[in-house]
Amino acid sequence: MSDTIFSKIVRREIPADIVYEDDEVLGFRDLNPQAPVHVLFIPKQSLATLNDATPEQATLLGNLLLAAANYAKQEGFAEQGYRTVINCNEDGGQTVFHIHVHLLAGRRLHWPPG
Ligand code: IU
Repeated sequence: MSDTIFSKIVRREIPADIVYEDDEVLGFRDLNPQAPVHVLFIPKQSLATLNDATPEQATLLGNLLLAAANYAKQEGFAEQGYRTVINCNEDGGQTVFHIHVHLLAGRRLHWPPG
């Protein structure tokens, strides 16, 4: 069970610009945005990486993506487009070991990513 800065955000021990919340998911603005919209969706329960996810957590993983998609629709940029990303471990560029879905939007995103 990892306890990272994101768990502290869930427990409101440190501040974050929270834009979405339900029973199991929290969404907040990335402190170092890589696009005009850059929101992180995390499970409230700690899960370090995608590698650690179990079949019992399949619904939770889906709900992270649905939270991102619903936020994009609510904010009005879903039709224009956006990107969701989960980085995993060192080569994937993961730096915070509490799983999170990046939602990036508001500019034309490049492909492939670096
Ligand atoms: P990564 O996929 O683990 O590399 O993403 C971590 C993200 O968390 C990264 O975009 C950071 O800017 C962001 N972040 C944050 O928003 N607030 C924090 O206190 C810390 C990291 I530490």
